[in-house]
Amino acid sequence: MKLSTCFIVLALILNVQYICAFNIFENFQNIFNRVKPTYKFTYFDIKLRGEFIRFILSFSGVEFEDNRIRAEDWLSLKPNTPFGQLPVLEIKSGSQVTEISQSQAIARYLASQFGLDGRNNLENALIDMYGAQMGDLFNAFASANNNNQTENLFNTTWPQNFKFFEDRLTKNGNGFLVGRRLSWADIYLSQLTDFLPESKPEFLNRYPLIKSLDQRVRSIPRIAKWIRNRPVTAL
Ligand SMILES: N[C@@H](CCC(=O)N[C@@H](CS)C(=O)NCC(=O)O)C(=O)O
Repeated sequence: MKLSTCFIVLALILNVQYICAFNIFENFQNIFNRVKPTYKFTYFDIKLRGEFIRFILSFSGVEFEDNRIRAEDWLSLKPNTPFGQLPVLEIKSGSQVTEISQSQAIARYLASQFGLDGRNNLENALIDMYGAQMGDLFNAFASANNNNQTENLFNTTWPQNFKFFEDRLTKNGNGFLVGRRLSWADIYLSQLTDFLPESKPEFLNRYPLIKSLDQRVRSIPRIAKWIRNRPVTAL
């Protein structure tokens, strides 16, 4: 082999080794960073579509930044969000930053990270089913609230849906909506009761299983702590 060929082969070997070493280093970095991702949760200074996610984050025990956007700052931030809406969860893992929009997608991701998901595909489908139904109920609340028509809503749509959920809790028979453990659907249902008007303190008495679930969720120490310390907001 000519000397020049030897040099080329040596250079190639060294280059491959350098690349391998770099990859190994990066993989190690990723492994360590994956252990501790950081979370920044961005929403307005209200409960609405953000609060059940704050409940989930509190339940998990991870530190998270509760980033509350003032109305006057929103228009400049809006174009930088995935869909021009909040909430958005930012997950930083080493050099990788991922933003998730859509409240239920955020909930599902966090649930899978922190054991609030189903044990199998079927349970996850049921949890998603409840999430979607509660999302619809929530949308009805948001639009009724915008039109000052919540009175009607709390006399019709909400009682009808709470009866659905009560019946499903009866059917599952163990205090949870799905399977045999707490899921993000249970937390979502509990947090929804934040929106019941003060004028209807008896509302939950008609749904004893939901009332009991709500009390259990709110007395989980980390969620109870969150509720004690959270900012007081009108909505
Ligand atoms: N389906 C979305 C709805 C998000 C949504 O409607 N966000 C509202 C606040 S609750 C918003 O960002 N409004 C401001 C805007 O659209 O400019 C979700 O569940 O995250």
